Amino acid sequence: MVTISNNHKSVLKYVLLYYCAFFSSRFIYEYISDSLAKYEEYQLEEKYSKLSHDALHMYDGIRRSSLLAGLKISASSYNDKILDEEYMGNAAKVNGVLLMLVRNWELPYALRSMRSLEDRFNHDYHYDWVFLNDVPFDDEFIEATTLMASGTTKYALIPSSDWDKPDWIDEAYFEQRLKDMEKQNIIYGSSKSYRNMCRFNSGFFFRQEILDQYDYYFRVEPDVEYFCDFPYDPFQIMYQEKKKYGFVISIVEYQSTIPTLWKTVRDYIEMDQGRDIDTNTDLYGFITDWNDIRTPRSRVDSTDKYNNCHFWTNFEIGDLNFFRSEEYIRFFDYLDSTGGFYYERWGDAPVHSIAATLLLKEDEIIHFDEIGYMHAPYFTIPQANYFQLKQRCINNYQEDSRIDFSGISCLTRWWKHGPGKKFMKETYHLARNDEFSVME
Ligand SMILES: Nc1nc2c(ncn2[C@@H]2O[C@H](COP(=O)(O)OP(=O)(O)OP(=O)(O)O)[C@@H](O)[C@H]2O)c(=O)[nH]1
Ligand SMILES: [Mg+2]
Repeated sequence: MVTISNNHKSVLKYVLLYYCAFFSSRFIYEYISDSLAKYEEYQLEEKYSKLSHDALHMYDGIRRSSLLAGLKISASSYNDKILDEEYMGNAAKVNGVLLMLVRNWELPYALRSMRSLEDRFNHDYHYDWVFLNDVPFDDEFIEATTLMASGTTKYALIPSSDWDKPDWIDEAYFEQRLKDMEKQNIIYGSSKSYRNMCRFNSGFFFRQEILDQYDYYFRVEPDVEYFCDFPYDPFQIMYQEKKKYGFVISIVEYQSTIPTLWKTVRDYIEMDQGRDIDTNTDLYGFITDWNDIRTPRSRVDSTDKYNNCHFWTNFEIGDLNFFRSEEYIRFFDYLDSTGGFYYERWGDAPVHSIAATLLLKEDEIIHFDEIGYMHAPYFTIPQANYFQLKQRCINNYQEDSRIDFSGISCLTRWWKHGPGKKFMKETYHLARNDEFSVME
């Protein structure tokens, strides 16, 4: 049996005590340093979250005060009265109609556009909707669009005489031209129905009997979006400000679709001999001025004096009586008589735009700067952040689809030659004689 002396016992006791003290102090040390590290981390987190909170809310006071202070537009405006209540439906409803040319199969896209325009504008006003088609609308289309509209809906069949290719078009030459344009990969170059549509929209939509009772139309296309609340009733502005044509986007046309359009227009201007048309105007400058910082000549392959600028007619608000006028119909009939709608592929956009700039006065055309609008592939949005917030804009589109300041936009040229934003108008008109130059 092993016996331990008293001496050994006390040594063992001290060794044990030493180990206990060593391990427990290490444990306490680790515990304390761990807690200290956690505390530091916590303090750091507190500090950063306070810093980011401060950064986030640093300008709250200013933001709120700018909202409370009322309108402070960060872009120059055309018209300081534009948000006055008199345009917001307090006055009597104007004789306007929402107009859609559409095919039955486009129903889901038509509904998408309607839903958007109703939510952002028409649910407060209940303007009528008129739908036009070259074949009868089916029941499904009528039922769904009727339920989507807040106003009355009406449907009309376009007579063949207003839609189909006229008999005097040379069939063989027409077929040849379709093939040529297809080979050149021209957009809708080989489409017959697209040509009917463009000619109809240029010269016949306003003659449809169903529109006789209206004074203004607002053209709506399937599959577009209006992504800001309308801050006013645009019909009311058209009426009160005596506007005859309104647009949101202006861009350049593909030259290959209109090779002889400008020559035809020039021939007409010469025949007109100043009766309807005066070319010594700012509006004529808008379509013939090549000297623009935003649309360098290289972006437009036009070979003539027309700079190809046009109002993008998938959105347009117009005075039907302008299109019904003798001046417009004379102009259209002359263009039509050359066959260019079929032998080439003249769009209603350059035709409406050239007519408006030749036949209207400068202040009869309005750029609706406060409307957010998307027709693929481009969109426009009110410039001022104030408007974007106040009009509850939801803009999910890629910034590079924003057309206003892209190389193919004609907006800055409109600012220069149209009725103008205030600051541009003043500076431009001072410098006008030096700056104005058109290509000869
Ligand atoms: N009823 C009818 N409507 C048509 C026809 N072709 C085009 N449209 C309508 O005319 C308008 C213009 O046609 P779109 O196909 O949108 O032409 P676009 O805007 O130049 O080109 P995308 O929208 O890019 O296709 C739209 O409202 C169409 O629904 C047609 O053959 N019959
Ligand atoms: Mg379209």
